[in-house]
Amino acid sequence: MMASLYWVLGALAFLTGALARESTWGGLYPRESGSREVKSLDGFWNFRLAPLHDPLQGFREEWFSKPLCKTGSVITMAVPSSYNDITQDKALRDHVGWAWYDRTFYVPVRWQADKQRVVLRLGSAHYNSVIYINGVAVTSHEGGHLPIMAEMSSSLRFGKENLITVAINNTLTPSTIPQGNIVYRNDTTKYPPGYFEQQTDFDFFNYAGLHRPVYLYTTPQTYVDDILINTDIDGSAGIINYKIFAATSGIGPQTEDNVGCSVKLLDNEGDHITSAMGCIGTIKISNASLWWPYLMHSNPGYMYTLMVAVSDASGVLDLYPQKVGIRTLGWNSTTLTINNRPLYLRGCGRHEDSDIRGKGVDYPLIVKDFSLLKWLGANSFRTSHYPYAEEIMDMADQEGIMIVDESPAVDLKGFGKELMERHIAVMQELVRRDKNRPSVIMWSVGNEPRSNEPAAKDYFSNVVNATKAIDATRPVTCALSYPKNEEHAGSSLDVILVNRYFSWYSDTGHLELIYNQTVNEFTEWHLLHNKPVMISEYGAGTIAGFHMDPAFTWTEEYQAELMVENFKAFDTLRSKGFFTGEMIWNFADFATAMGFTRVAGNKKGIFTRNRQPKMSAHVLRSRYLSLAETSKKDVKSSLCFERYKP
Ligand code: GCB
Repeated sequence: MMASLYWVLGALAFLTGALARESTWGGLYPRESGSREVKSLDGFWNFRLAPLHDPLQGFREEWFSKPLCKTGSVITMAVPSSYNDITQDKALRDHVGWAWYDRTFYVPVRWQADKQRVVLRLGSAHYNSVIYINGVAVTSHEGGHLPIMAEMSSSLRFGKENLITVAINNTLTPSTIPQGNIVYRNDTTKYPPGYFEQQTDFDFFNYAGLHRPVYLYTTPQTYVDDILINTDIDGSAGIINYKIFAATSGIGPQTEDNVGCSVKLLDNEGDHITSAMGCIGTIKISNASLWWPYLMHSNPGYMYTLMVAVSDASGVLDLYPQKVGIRTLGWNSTTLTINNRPLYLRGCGRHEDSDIRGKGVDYPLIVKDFSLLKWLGANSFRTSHYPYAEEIMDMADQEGIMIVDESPAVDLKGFGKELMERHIAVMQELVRRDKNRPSVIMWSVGNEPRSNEPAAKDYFSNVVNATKAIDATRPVTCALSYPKNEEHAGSSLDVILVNRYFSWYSDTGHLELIYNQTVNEFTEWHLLHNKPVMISEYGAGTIAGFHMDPAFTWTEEYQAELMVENFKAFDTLRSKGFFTGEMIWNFADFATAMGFTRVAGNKKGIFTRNRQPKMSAHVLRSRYLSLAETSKKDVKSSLCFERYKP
């Protein structure tokens, strides 16, 4: 009889508990400096699935103890990439359970001679993972979209071949985030023995694998462990408040009694501007170049570099280059501001999704997507429905694209204590990863929770408060879907985000109803909560190349006309003073599980999956560019805003 997959997941703790410390902090992104080296482990790895009906075979037979090719057959797998769409094998595409990766690598002897600390860092691994170096578990991690880190100097063979093995399990259960269910079909007249299905409430394909770059990097034994940046403006001056956390391998956090800190501020051409001493400090720059969103300023996304150094009596030990965008956010009951100017978000919901690589980081795709966002005149997107790769976030910082940074808590239900603790831990990991990014203007604790459940009230109040406790500088939101008088999460939020599909999921075909329904409902949300409100999803499924006039569902005409009706409502709502943004669903068509409500994927993209525009992309571009023009003229600096004061 096949072991229950819930038990299999539970076994993870047993298998790794004694062996590996769980990784909870992904560390600063691996960057080279005068004291640090970075080595990529991306490329071709060996790969094997655990048998569907004997998921623990790899642990029992210790596949991690020698190269995978010695314990069975392997295929070549690309890293980073999802594994699902890489081959012609349906079993690989639809696999549920453990998958195994390995590869060999060398580390130079000089790293040992120089007494370097060596850290392994995976950008993410979906969903549960255990990581072994030379047959020894060095860390484990729960959660698919945030980094995993392990110090592993003592596990390495310097100057010799080393083996890294990663076991990954994509099973989603009621206690994972996001949640899922394993449903067993026991009717033997219809199903073979042990038959089960992975079910999820969300529609995007549950891609799995090593989705993001894998790096080894070095630091000295005493190193910069973390950096906290908060910025403000004072007239034309920019203020950078910084805090440096130093640590020593095997000892832990260091104080200024033992370790000194200093910083050098460089402009975006690398020229020195000023320096400061101390692990906590403030730098004031007269006539600062501020971080502005795209199309709000002629030089958007301006970033300084703060070269952070920790030192002891012998001199500088470690250097880390930290990018800094100077900007200040504000929000009150009607308005969001950046650098004291009102903001209107023109954006979209998105997915990390493309053919072949699934959710794998792909540099050409990232550049293409930002090129399309800028072509559209968009100034923002939501990382629906999970934290995106740091490489994407870097581009957003640099291009001046604002981010609503969302946790993987999509379609959450059954708001118990265990789930809440996991959710808070995920928010802490997310905030810790993205806290210094100027592009991140809001945290989203989730998407479309079943917030009609009464338990949602305390649950969301706790998750939101825990998020604010670690970052009070940004508003916290959640994309809601339940009717406003039946749901319990909205009262905890700073900004109300609502997903609405008038004339698609309700009153299908009746485009003429959109205007009134949208104006009425969003006005009522504002009146109920006295908060700024925005629409975080609206849209229509559209097959590129389908045309009918008069417009008919699934045609390009229908999508375009639905958008135009929404725009009329958004303009009315904007004139009322509390409507702070619009985000179409979706930037591009994306993969879903098979089903009869999706046509080979979700087709609500304004671009096709291979990033070609539908008619709707041109319609949206014309609106966003004209909104950008209006907002340039729309400077109201006399408003009084609740602002974070460091
Ligand atoms: C939603 C969800 C999104 C779906 C979308 C749809 O409300 O937030 O994840 O893809 O609807 O197309 O049904």
